[in-house]
Amino acid sequence: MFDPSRRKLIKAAALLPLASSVARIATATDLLSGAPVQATFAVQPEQRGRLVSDTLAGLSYETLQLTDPAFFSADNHALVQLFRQLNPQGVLRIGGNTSDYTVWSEYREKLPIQHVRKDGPQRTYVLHPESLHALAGFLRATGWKLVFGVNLKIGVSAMAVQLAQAVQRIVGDALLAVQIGNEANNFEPNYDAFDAVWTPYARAIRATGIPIAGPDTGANTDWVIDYEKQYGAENVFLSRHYYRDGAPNGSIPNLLAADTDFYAEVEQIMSAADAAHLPFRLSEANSYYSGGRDGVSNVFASALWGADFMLALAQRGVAGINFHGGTLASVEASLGHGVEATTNAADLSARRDAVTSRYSAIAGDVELGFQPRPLYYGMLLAQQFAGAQMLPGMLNAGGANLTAYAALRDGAMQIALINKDATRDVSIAISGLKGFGTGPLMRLTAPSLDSRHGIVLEGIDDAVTGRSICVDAQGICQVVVPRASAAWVRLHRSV
Ligand code: BDP
Repeated sequence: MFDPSRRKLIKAAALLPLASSVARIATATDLLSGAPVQATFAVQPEQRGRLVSDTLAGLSYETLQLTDPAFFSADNHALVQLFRQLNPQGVLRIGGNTSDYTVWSEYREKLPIQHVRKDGPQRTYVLHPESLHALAGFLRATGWKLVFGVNLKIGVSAMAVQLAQAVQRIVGDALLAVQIGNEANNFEPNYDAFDAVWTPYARAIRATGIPIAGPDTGANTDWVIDYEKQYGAENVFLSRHYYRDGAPNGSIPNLLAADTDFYAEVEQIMSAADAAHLPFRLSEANSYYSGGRDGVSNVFASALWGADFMLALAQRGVAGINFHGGTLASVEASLGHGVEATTNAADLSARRDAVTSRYSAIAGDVELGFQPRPLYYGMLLAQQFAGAQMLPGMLNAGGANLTAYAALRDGAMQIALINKDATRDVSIAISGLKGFGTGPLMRLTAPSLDSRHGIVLEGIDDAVTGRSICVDAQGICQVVVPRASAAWVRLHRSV
């Protein structure tokens, strides 16, 4: 049977250099040892959840990354292809700590000296028009939109207005919004102090007709809610950042446990965002701040975490998540110090890894070329839900660290099953599927949770392997998901 979604997946896998070189499709039977835990997932197709935004999978980079105009450039074909493959309608956020230490080369007035702070950039950087022209070409080549952060910390709103206008002139319709300041909670003592410095900037930028978003705060949910109350109507979306913890506290078990406190905060923000009819984006997020944790942020565990995190947020109505990353040099500059060294850079792929921030979804630089990190594959899996309508479902995980998501798109049912359990294989009876027949199954696997390479994201259907997923007369479908792996199922309506 011809299945366009399958063709798309196979094509995607073929484009992934790592997937194709190490590809061996791991099947459930291959990976099973011992009896799996029994779980149930009761989908409630008569109820409707959130609509998943097409912009779900996004990326975030330091403003400093723009210094080399060859990085975000239409000529950087490898990076263009990785962006397009991840999401043809993605959002690139430029910001981070270095945005608050960036000055615009075309601003002619005298600027104050910027004070450096601990764990922040130790100098200012100059952004030139050439970089914005290259960025515009990159956005055109990828189809991505731009969220651009201007320097609030320096306190010169006139420079921010000039830069915002230049960005708009050069990138045109690709500009989704300008944000003012990065994590101002790190340099302003409270929301009122932030408000006092932010307001003149916002007024001046909005007066030019440029769309704004914010507050782009670190972990302050209350700031987002206060901001919505005061300025909701003037914004195109609300934003905050997320990191699970600092790099020294990072571990695979920590990353794979659900951050339920954060989900509760997201629900609070979503009620404010819904009341104002505004999307909410995690404009910068990743596993562990301070550049990420080597051996955690850049291994297969991060793929399972990323897929689960994105779908858990999409289910709660979050429009998009911009995973922060980029070159190690850009992130080290944002921190004002080096980050933990990685394992020996023996071959090209290890060298690409070594020059990249530990949490980045894409590794590499202009000189060495680019490759997807494990997180990229998790994002790709979650992005399959873009444009779908989430459905509620009752999960009984049988004691395993398992999550499950269901959604409808174009009349087809899609289900993601993410087994973050390091020791237990799970067999899941999915119910509530009356009216659906068969469909392909895609697995996300790797040799182990700490694998840096050898990640496989594959679609399987009967044409290739004799395996397809089938719903029985009771509307139940049984899927086995081995420990430390995920599966995505697409079920077509039975006729
Ligand atoms: C965020 C900053 C970003 C840093 C990141 C980190 O916005 O610039 O690179 O933390 O610590 O808070 O990794």
